[in-house]
Amino acid sequence: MRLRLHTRCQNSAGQRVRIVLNLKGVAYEYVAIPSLRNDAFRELSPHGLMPVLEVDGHAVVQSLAIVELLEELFPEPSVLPVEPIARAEARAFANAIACDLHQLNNHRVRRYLAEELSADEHETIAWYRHWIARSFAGLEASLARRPQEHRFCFASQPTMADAFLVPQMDNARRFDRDLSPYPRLCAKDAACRKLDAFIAAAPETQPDYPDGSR
Ligand SMILES: N[C@@H](CCC(=O)N[C@@H](CS)C(=O)NCC(=O)O)C(=O)O
Repeated sequence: MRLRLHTRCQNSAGQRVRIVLNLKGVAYEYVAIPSLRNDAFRELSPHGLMPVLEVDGHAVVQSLAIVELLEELFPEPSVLPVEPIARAEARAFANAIACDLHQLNNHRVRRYLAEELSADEHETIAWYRHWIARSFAGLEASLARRPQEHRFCFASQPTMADAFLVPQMDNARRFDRDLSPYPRLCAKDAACRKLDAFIAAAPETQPDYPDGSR
């Protein structure tokens, strides 16, 4: 099977997919996207968003759908907990990041705020931090109410929840968000960052990471 991942080093939705590919030990070709406006890329990605995973020439979009596809194609090791309720909780956690938080703070949303609604830099950053704070409080609470604490979010090994959390923590840090109110998120993030699968998926280890910023 030929897998080609169209992404960029700073593409956090793509980083989720890179982590899951690495956790599963699946080899893939890294294709750095030159431009989102490029016709060839728009054919692969109808919404013009990264990442896209080509599976034997079939273009699959949306990181959640891609991760679920990888779980079906390569079931072992699984990126879901064993127990059904915990599986639903891990999926819900990933959904809360991908659907409820990340989209509000996406580059195109911030560009619209600035260019069309004339928000200044201070207002755009306030917007960004507001949605991080709202979402991270919910994510922290969803871990706090679990009957058992694990090293990773929902199990003793990383699941898709961790693969979605780590890039989002990077995004929050990029906007200088104080993460001390979220000790569980910080602990899970720190545990993940020690693993090769996460290190190899990080922005700074990608082939298109700009020289000199390493
Ligand atoms: N829901 C999509 C989101 C994809 C997405 O928003 N990707 C961002 C980069 S992390 C993007 O392509 N942004 C381009 C833009 O905002 O113009 C997914 O999970 O794959």
